[in-house]
Amino acid sequence: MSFFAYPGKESYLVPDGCEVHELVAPTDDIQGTLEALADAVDAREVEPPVARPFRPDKPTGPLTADKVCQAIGAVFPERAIISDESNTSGLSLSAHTAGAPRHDVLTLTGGAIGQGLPVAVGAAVARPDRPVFALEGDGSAMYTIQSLWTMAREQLDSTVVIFNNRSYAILNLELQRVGAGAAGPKAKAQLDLGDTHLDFVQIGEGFGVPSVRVDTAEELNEALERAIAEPGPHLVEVVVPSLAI
Ligand SMILES: Cc1ncc(C[n+]2csc(CCOP(=O)(O)OP(=O)(O)O)c2C)c(N)n1
Ligand SMILES: [Mg+2]
Repeated sequence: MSFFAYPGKESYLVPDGCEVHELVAPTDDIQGTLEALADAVDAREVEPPVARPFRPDKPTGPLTADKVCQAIGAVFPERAIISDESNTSGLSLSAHTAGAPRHDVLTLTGGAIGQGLPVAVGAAVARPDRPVFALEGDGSAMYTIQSLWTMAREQLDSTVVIFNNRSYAILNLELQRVGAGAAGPKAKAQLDLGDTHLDFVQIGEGFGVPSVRVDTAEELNEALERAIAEPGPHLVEVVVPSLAI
């Protein structure tokens, strides 16, 4: 099932007339089954395609969400763990990290909100030997912002990047998808976080996390490199235009 429902649209993922065969149940022998499948289709010797190693250049100039993803792809260290709840701002993250050194991404599964920061805390507690990055939308961050305090208290080696687009931007897309094309100003105002400004630098500092706001790509590159070089938690607030109006 998909968890979103749109008027007049089916919310299940298997098309009509498509029969589903279960290859192996989660509790069965998954590895053995895949090996048997590889034998059956004579795929044992096939070399899997591997992405060619490459890093994007560091971005320059005024910031966009895409450039933030580019900067992260340019600098994050090998064996990093990325907890991604950047929502609309992170759409190009995988394009910029496809050829990056080996790392793990803990993705948003959807259906809830605020998982990114606590998941980063869990990753950093579990693997103190690996640098952790939390990529967070401003709206999502506010659901579990107290994770910053745990990062400070436990001195977790975590770099939190807040994409402050001053919006629940993705819900504007959802408004369009449900067909509410002529959403009025009251509805739109519910998704706008700009009028009462959230200052993530003050919030981060208040929880004991060294925090900085950046407006240009050059400042961002420098802030990320400093956060990576210094142990303990850091917060970088990036002010970016919203992808959805
Ligand atoms: C408990 C809960 N409340 C509300 C929502 C609806 N919701 C989904 S995404 C979202 C906003 C995300 O905003 P932000 O993190 O700033 O990312 P952006 O959309 O701006 O990229 C909200 C409120 C939800 N999924 N779960
Ligand atoms: Mg947002």
